[in-house]
Amino acid sequence: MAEAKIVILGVGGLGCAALEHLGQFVLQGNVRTVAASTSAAELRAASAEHKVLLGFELAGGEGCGGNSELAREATMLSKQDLLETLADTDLVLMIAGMGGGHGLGAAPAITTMLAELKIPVLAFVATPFNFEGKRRNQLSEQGIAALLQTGCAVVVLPNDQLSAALGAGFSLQQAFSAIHQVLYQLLCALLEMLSELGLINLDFNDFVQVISHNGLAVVGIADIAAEDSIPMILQRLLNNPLIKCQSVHSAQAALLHLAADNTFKLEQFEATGSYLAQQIPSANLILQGLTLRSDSARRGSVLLLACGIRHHQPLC
Ligand SMILES: Nc1nc2c(ncn2[C@@H]2O[C@H](COP(=O)(O)OP(=O)(O)OP(=O)(O)O)[C@@H](O)[C@H]2O)c(=O)[nH]1
Ligand SMILES: [Mg+2]
Repeated sequence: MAEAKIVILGVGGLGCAALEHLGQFVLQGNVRTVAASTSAAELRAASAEHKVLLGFELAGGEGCGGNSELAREATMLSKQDLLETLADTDLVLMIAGMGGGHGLGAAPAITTMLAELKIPVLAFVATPFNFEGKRRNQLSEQGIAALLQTGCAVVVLPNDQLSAALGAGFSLQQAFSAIHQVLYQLLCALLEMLSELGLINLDFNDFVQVISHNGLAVVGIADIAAEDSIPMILQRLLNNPLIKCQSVHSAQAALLHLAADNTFKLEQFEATGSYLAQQIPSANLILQGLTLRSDSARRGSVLLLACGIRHHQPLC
């Protein structure tokens, strides 16, 4: 594939806000941003190249007020617009908040359309804080299950674990941006992997092959510091508290991309692969690639993606 066409699709309030954050960075490559919401105000604030106002005739340009049926119907009314905006895309990275109307109503309706177009989707969803109440947590659970039913890979980012993971003293905005950073870093690492020809090359189709394993997913990106062994880094990435996943060992497939200088040793490469295979014993596919960095001033880095993880309910 010459250059994969990637869309970052923000759905609903959180999705639009995440795009706003990503918009602060310059995205290279063939990446487009698309925002979709019933709320005209959220769309106005979103810094996306394409904006799709969902079902104006039904929602009147307002949010859904937690009504997922309204969000679903509004999405169906805008199907044509969505199809035109998302056609001719090789990969969609979708981000949405669960617990409101869009998470359960709009997001699965959109991934159903994408499945019909055979466009692979890696979805990032944030689950509500506990204090938001049982109802939002139930909607969130149902939304994740509905997304999984449409066949995509789903990374769950639990708002409720933010304070434990980050420690005290972070503003809400800083905490939210920690979540948006996960998406941004993944995108940078993915684009780097796709744009450079590796010594052991991984390409776009490898990435798609791994995310086509339906289930929950874990993604992680880290720099390799001198004092760290790569297995230690992998252990941290597989158990990242910002990503919710109760049984990472059940992953069916994984992709591990290393970028390092030319002193990187064969035994390190082998030890890394063996360690990962031990951690995810049910995996029938582990793709491991290596790109040599000519710029020796830059640290090495690791991109890990594990997919097809079993979903035990309840997750929240
Ligand atoms: N991490 C993060 N979470 C957010 C943000 N905004 C909202 N949330 C969370 O996401 C959940 C869903 O909220 P929204 O995305 O605003 O809901 P919505 O999809 O717009 O749905 P409606 O309001 O019903 O139209 C909330 O319960 C919050 O927990 C944000 O900017 N970052
Ligand atoms: Mg909203």
